[in-house]
Amino acid sequence: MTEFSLASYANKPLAECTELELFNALLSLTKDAAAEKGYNQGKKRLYYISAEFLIGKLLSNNLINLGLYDQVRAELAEAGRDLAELEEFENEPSLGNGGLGRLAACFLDSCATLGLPASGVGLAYHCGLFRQSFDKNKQYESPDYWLRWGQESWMRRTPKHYTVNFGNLSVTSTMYQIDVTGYHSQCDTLNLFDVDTVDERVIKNRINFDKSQVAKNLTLFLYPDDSDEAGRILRVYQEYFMVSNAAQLMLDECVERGSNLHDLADYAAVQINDTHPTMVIPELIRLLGERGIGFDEAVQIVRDTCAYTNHTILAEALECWPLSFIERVAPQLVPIIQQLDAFVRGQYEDDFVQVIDQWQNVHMANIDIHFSHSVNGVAALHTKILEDSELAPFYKIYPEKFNNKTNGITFRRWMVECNPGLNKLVSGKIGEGWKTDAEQLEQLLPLADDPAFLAQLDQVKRTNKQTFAAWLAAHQGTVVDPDSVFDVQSKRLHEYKRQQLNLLWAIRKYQRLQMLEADELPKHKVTVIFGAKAAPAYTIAKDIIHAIICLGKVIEADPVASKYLQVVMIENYNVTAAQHLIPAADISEQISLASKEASGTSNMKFMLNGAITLGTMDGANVEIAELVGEDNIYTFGDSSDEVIARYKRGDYNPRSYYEKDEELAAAVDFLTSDAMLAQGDATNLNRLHDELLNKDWFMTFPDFADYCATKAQVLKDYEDREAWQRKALVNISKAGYFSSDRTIAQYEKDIWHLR
Ligand code: CR1
Repeated sequence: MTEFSLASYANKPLAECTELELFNALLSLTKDAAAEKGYNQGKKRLYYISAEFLIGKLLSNNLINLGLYDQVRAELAEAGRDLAELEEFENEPSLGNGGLGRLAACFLDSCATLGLPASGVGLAYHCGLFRQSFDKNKQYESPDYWLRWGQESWMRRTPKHYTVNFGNLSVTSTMYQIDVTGYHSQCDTLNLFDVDTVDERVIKNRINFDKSQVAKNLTLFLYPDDSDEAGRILRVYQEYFMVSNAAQLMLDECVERGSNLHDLADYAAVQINDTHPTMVIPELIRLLGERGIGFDEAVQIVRDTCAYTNHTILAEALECWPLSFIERVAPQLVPIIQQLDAFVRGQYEDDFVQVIDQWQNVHMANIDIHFSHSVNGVAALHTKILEDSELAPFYKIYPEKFNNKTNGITFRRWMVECNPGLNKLVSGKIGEGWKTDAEQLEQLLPLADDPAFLAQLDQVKRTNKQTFAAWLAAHQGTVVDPDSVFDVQSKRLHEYKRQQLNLLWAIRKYQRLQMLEADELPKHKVTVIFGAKAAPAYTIAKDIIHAIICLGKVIEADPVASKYLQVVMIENYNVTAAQHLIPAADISEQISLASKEASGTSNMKFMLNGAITLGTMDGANVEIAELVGEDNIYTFGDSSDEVIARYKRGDYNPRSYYEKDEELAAAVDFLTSDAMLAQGDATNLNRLHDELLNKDWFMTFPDFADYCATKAQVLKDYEDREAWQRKALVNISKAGYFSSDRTIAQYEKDIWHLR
């Protein structure tokens, strides 16, 4: 094994290097070290196709996985330099949005670590997801030029090119590649496709651009605004471009490894991550046809090769494209999709399971379910809801295809890297084995009765809160008190995740503080911290952000209340922010409307880092509750069965709750109070108020009272520091199940069979 020394990658003493020079030296060093480790190889390879890979910054992660972190840090320190300074310098790749994309990144880490030959396949977005900033208490979006700043990139250009034919033009792709380092193991790769003609200069202002020039804008942004037709068609262009490249790459590589294509399923497993890559199915059938394989056999080969993961039961997220869009983007797929439709029609009458509906819309998930061999949900409850209600007609046809794969997270990034204090404390007690065998964390359980250890745990949390406070102050000038309770909700902004419920709680808390006598005031201040981006065209989500920021200002201006309560919104929440925030959290808010959150993965990250969950019995919260027991989690709210029944009845009326509960009414009405209007915009605040009062589609009102009562209990229990840390310890000890190594081992065993 080569001894890697950073000094040998710089052409002057490290002390004299600029940040850019040091960063580039570190890039070269990690590239060489990864190359020396080599790549996972094998006859059969996984192709994980995904619109998002939310990989986060790579410098520290790669150094940790390659086993070079301590050494490089020491070498830098000797030269008076700090690795943290270079982490700040590195740009976070803007290649994803939320849990779906972060899951894909965790999965690649686990595949590499477990020695599975795997390739991620996606798009090399130039600006990816927008950068969020706040102005006049509102969200503004601007392009995230993550590839600029003169940095060398982790992404290397390869000589691989493919032709992708669209209806109106033909483009030549270029494949870029990012090494996926495994923990003390060989590497896998993330393959990202782009077109050389894409031109960032077509961006006009903020994130607006000319949507008609596909060759120039194809890979500019992740999820281009789909509120108009041009935006929706662009999404279809992106999807076809992604899967056509994926299919060509995969067929080439399989032939290289010895496949005669009839036996493709022995050489490749394709995982379709949500519906965005669905067109890989007809595209593979088409390409196999071009290479002389008949339609029926091609369908069978593709079915044996492909598997589909469903990540949501929200109807809006199950894509459905007009056939006319596909006709424009990829006319060559239309006869194939029609044949698949005819095939299904020939066998099943139920309208629900058809590929093309009577309005000539193509149901992407339906293609996935009929023409892949596995359909999985991402948490036990989610899979059950798919089987029993959302996809019940399919489950009746194909019970054998359905299976559950509860999500997971990589502990290398979500503890070793982001929480060095806890990593040291844990490893000091039980050794390092848990990093690749996460269930070993259970060895910590006996320490629940060790007050000295619990005090150390408390100390680690306290330090993390200080570190986070310093980062936040530097990052956006917001000052928070590390002695307060950090009550955190960070995730995409969506009504079903119910940031608005937390907001209503904060309003109620504020109103109560105004009424309390001095001797009744709470002991600990509560800092409610939100991190969330709203989709640019999602009006109500943006109104919720506006209301949160306005409330923060109202409270800040109140000399008494501000001593006991603060509401903070992190600007541009992303993986980097999450790595600072999650280790500092005391309370993990997982308050989605039961039945709506497929799994959630921040719930797992918070748990691993010793935060206590306050949540509904939804998604993976249910499994967390089973693992830690009722003393170590706070649950509230209507069950998924009750919620599903209420939707079915269709008789939910938010006003009836508003009229019965004075405190709820006061909190809702505060949204349009003079105090709020003095900070904010009447249009936004009135709209949110009316939306809640008249629609409240995600049923915050029925859960409000229980949420408030449960949260009061959480805050009361927080006062007993030792008992609280005991709960934290149980959560950490039981988090092993949520390692993505476990999830990936199950995909391998049940679906992929790579080995
Ligand atoms: C779900 O909302 C889940 C992740 C990863 C999200 C979340 O509950 O943890 O997927 N789905 O499985 C999604 O983004 C578009 O759908």
